[in-house]
Amino acid sequence: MRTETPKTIFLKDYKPTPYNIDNVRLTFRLHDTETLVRAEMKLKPNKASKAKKALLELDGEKIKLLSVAINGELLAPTEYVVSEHKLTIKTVPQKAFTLAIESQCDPKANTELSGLYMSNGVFCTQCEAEGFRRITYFYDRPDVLAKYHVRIEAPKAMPVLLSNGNPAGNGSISGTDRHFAEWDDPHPKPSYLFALVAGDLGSVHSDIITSEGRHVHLGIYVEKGKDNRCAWAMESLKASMRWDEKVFKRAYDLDVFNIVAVSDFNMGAMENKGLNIFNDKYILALPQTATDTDFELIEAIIAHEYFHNWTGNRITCRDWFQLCLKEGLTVFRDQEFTSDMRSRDVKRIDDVQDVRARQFPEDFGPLQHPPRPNAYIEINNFYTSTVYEKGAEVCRMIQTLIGAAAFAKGMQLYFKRHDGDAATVEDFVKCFEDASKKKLKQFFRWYEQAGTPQVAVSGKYDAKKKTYMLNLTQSVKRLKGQPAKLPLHMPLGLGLIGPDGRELHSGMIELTKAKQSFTFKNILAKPVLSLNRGFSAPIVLKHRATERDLLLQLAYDSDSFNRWEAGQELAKKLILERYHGKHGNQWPQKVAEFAEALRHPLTDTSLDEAYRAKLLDVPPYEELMAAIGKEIDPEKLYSAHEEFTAKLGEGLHDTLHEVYTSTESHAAYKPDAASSGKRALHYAALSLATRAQATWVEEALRQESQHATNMTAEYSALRISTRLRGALPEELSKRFFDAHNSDPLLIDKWFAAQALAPSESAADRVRTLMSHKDFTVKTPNRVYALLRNFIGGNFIGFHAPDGAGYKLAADVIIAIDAINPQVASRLATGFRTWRMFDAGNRKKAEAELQRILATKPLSPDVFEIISRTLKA
Ligand code: 0A1
Ligand code: ZN
Repeated sequence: MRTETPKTIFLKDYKPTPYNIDNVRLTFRLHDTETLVRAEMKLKPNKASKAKKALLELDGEKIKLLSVAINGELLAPTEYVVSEHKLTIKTVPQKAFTLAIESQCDPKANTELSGLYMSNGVFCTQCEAEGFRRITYFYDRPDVLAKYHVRIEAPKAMPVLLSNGNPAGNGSISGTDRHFAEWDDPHPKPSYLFALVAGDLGSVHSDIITSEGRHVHLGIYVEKGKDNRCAWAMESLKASMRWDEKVFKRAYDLDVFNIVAVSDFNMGAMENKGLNIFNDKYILALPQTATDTDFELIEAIIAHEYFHNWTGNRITCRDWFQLCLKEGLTVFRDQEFTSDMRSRDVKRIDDVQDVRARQFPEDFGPLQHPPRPNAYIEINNFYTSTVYEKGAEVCRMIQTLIGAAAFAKGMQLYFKRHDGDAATVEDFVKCFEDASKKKLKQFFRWYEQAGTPQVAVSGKYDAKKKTYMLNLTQSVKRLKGQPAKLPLHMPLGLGLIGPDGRELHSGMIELTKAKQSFTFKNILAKPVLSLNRGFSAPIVLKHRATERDLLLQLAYDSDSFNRWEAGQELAKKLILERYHGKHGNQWPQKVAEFAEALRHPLTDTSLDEAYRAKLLDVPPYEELMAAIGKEIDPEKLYSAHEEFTAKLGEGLHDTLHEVYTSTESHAAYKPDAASSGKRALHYAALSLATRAQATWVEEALRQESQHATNMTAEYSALRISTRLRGALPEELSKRFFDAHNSDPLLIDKWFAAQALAPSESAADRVRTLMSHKDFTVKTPNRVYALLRNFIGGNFIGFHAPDGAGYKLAADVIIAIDAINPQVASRLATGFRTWRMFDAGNRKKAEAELQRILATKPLSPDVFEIISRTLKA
C-alpha cells in the first residue's frame, strides 16, 4: 500500500542483473496460514553485467525471512538487510555459489490473488508479473532463467500436488498424515512462469502423440463434481496442439501438460510452463451451463495459453516493457487459430469490434500508451488492450506488408534464433526484415508511438484520362505536452467498385508519408472507394462517403469486412444525425431505406448465418462517442441510439420474424461454428424485434426461457427481456435465479444481466444487488459480473447525469482496493472517457476521481490509473 508517491520504472534504465540464478530447488511445506518455503539456488556472476562485486539484491514482498545461508553457512543478521521489498546481501562470492533461503508466507490471508493463495480450499499460485517475490526472495524479473526442481509437501487430504515440468517422484512422509510430490522442469524459465497447485480436485485425462513422436499425458483438474464439464476444454486443447504443429511447426516439449481451473482468479488464465492455471469460467462448459460465446472463448483461451508455450515461454521477454512481444504475438496466433476453426470473416469483424470498443478508447484518452510502453508504475496495469490487441494488429500488419510466405519464414527464423532467449521487440522485427529483405524501420514506430492514426481520404476521378486519384493524409492526435507524432508505415487494402457493383481494381497500397497520393489507371467508370479492406491497419478513416456509395458497398463489396463496415457507417451516420438534431422529417424514411438495404443480405442464404447476424449489430456507444469527440450529452446519445434501433427493428419487422422462425432448431446442441452461427442469427433477430417492441416477442421470449435446452437460449432470453416493459423481465430473472442459484458461474450471469440492463437508475439497482446474499467482493468473477459490466457496459447507467453511477464506481473502487488492487484498478479504467462528456458529467466524475485519489492508503495500481486519468 502507498505511503509515498510510487516509483516510475523506465525502459531506458534496463540493466542485466549482476548475478545469474541457473538452478533452483524449491521445497514447500504447505499450511493454510504458515507455509514454509525453502529455496536452494545456484548463482554466479553474470558476464553480461558491468557491475563489479555488486550487492546481491533480491525481490521479496509480504514474506517472513527465516534464514539465509551461502555455500551451506548461515549468515548472521548483520550480513544482510531485509526491507519491505528487498533482501540485500552485502558480500557474496565472486564465483559460483549456492544460496539457501527459508521463508514463510500466509496463503490464506492473500486476498490479492498474487503469489501463493487459496481458492476454495485449493492452494494455487499466480506469479505473472511479479508474484513470485511473494513466495521467496528471488530475481523476480523475466530475464533471469533457471531450471526448477520442486518438492511439495501437503496433507494427504490434498491428493493432487502439481507443479511445472515432468513428475519426478511422490510418496508418503512417514509418521505423518502428509505426502509429497516432486516435479522437474528441464526448460530454463523466468520466475513468472512458476506454478504450484495442491488440493482435492476432480480431473479428466487424455493423451496425444506429438508430431515429434513424444507421448504426452494431458490432464484437466477442476473442482470435484465438475469433471463432467471438461470435455470441450480437452477437445480444444488437442485442437490447439495439432494446429500449432501444422501452422507454426511447433510441437509440445514435456511429457505432461496440465490445466487447473480455479474459481478465484484475477484474469482469464495463465500460461505457466506445463501447468496452465485458468479462471474456471474459461474451462467449465456443458450446453446447459455455457453459452456459445463461452464455448468460443474457452476454445480461444485454451489455445492462447497453449500457444504461449513457444511465444512467451521458450522465447520470453527481456523485461516487462516487451510484454507485447509475447502477448501481441500470441493473440495474433489465437486469432488465426479461431479463424481456421470457425469463420475467418466473422472472426475478423469480432476482433475489429473489440479493438474499437476497448483499444481505441484507451488510445484516444489519458491511459494511452504504445504497445511497447517506455514507463510504468505498476506493470499489472499494462495488461491492456493496447498491448494485447493492438500488439496483435501490429503483427498482422507485418504479415500483410511482407506477405504470408515471408511472414512464415520470419516466424521460423524467430524460433530458431531466439529459442531459450529473453528477447526484445527489436529481435522479433529483425527476423521479418531478414526473412523479407524489407526495411521495417519506419514500421517500428507502431511499437513506440501511442495514439490511433486518422487517415483523411479524398478521391478524384478523371473521366477523360480514366484515372482515379486517391489523396491520403495521416495524423495522430496529440495529447497535452506530447511531442509531434511521426507518420506511420501502414498497409491499406483497397478496392475500386464500379457503379454496377463490379470490381474495377483491387490491391494493397503502402502509406508512409504524412500526405501521399496514389493514381490508378484504366479505371473505366467513376468508382466507389473501398479502403482499409479487412481492417488492414488499426486506424480511423475520415472519409465522406455518400449514402449512395455506402449502400452500393453494402450490396456488392467483395471484401466481407468492408461490406459489413458500410452498414455500420450508415447506421452511425443516422444515429449521429439524430443526436445532433440534424435529422429533419426525412430521418424515419432514411432509416427505413437502410432497413430495406439490409433486408437483402440478411436473407441471403449464401452468406453464413453468423455473418448475417453481424449485419444486425448497431454501432456501440464507444464508436459513437469517438465520432462525437467532446461535450457528449449522455441522455441525448442514449435516446438517439434507442430511437434508431427501434426504428430499424420496425423497418425490418417482417424479415426479423421470418429469420427468427427459420433459424429455430430442435437438433441436439453442438458448439461448432455453423450451429452457433445459426443461434446468433436467431437471437439477433429476436433482440432487434424486441427493441422495436414487436407484439410477438413477449411470448417468444417466454417460450425460449421455459423450453430452453441450452444456456445460449436461456441467457439470451434473459438478456433480451430486460428491454421489455411489464412483468416479463422479472419473471425470467426469477426463473433463471431459482434454476441456477447453486452454480457460481450462472449466478455471475444472473448478476451480469441485471448490471447490463440499461436505465438511468441502474446504479441504485446495482447498489442493492451488492447487498444480495450471493454477492461478494472477494471473488473477481462476481465483481466483474456486477461492476465491470455496469461500468463498461451500461452506458446510461454509469454516465447517468445525476452522478450516481460515478459515485457507485468510486465507492466500489475504494472498497476493493483494500482487498485486491488489481481488480480495483481494472474497474478504475472505466473512467478513462470522463473528459469527453458535458460539463455536468465532467464535474461529477472529477469529484469522484479526486475522492479516490485522496484515499489513504491507496495501492500503486489504482494511484497510477486515477492520476493518469485526471492528468491528460
Ligand atoms: N499472461 C496471461 C495473462 C495474465 C496476466 C497477469 C496475470 O496476473 C496479474 C494473470 C494472467 C495471458 O496472457 O493469458
Ligand atoms: Zn497471453
